[in-house]
Amino acid sequence: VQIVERFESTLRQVASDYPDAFAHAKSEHELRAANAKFVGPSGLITALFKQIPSLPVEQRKQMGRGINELKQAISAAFDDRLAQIHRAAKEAELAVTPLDTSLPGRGVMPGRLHPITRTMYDLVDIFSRLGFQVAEGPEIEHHEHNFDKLGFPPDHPATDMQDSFYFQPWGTERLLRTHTSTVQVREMLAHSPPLAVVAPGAVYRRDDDATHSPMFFQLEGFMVGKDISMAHLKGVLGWFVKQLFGTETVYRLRPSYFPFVEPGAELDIRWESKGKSRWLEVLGCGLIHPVVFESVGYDPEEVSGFAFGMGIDRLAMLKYGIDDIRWMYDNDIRFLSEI
Ligand code: FA5
Repeated sequence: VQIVERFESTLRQVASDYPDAFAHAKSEHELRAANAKFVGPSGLITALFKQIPSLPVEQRKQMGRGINELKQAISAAFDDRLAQIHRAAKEAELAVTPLDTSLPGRGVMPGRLHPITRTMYDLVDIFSRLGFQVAEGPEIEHHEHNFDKLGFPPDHPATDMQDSFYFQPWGTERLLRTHTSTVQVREMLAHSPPLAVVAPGAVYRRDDDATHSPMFFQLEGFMVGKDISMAHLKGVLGWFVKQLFGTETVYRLRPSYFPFVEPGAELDIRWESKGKSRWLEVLGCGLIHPVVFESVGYDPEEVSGFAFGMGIDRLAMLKYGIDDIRWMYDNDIRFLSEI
């Protein structure tokens, strides 16, 4: 009798306690702790279940049903309260200002142009101001445009397999152009003089060291018309050098050889760096060779002109103080964001 009374009184106590205990729980954590006191492994309900075998046989069924009903009621109350707590948390989250406009923004890193592209735009801009038009040519070229029409003899070392990238299955008929002088040929074949054109673009050679890249950029320029002379060449290039490097820049034309010009020259500028002063080669140039005019169907007695070709990478290296050309092709953001 005693044991039955104790059992029943515990049952009544749990039944009267749990609604308040759940109502007072303010968070999921508190609710779960309150729930454990009743139905956890060492909870009151669990303890009652364990006592059933010690009850008088005729009471066991009824008492068992009693705890089961209470356990189900607790479980339903727990679910309700948990749903309430979750709803309240969601409402609290929605009630606060969704955007804190007083926080400092996350920095935006704007992209910018690669130093080679920037230099290329600078060069095109300078020559455009003198009235030069801009043209482009294909990077996969015919041997004829790259060499033959420019007066390269068939055995010229630059036509060797070592220096150029040829395309199979065309043998030596097609290659990645080794210079932008191909655009002179294409433009002259397509248009009649007078012409003043600059042509920037990628070119390819079997080179690879600190100052030579297998792919690099050149800017070609040429002017064709009546009585175009070395004086025009010197005037245009002198103006260009001063625009790019400053009005104090000292430069010179030094005789040199290219198959497609006569006379040919290289333009050097006086360069001061790390306390030293030296001549630096900047570009190749000259008066367009009569052989070139003949190969594009111009009469060399009627027209004359000059041409020049410069390495854009080299100019970018000078301008931005870059020692190794490979930096410009590595795509390293640390380098690119410094320049
Ligand atoms: C030429 O390519 C001639 N077509 C230039 C020319 C045009 C002369 C018109 C006369 C009339 P050259 O091989 O020197 O010339 O190359 C020109 C420039 O390209 C060089 O001064 C150098 O700045 C650059 N250059 C050459 N090879 C490389 C390379 N592997 N990597 C980076 N720059 C290079």
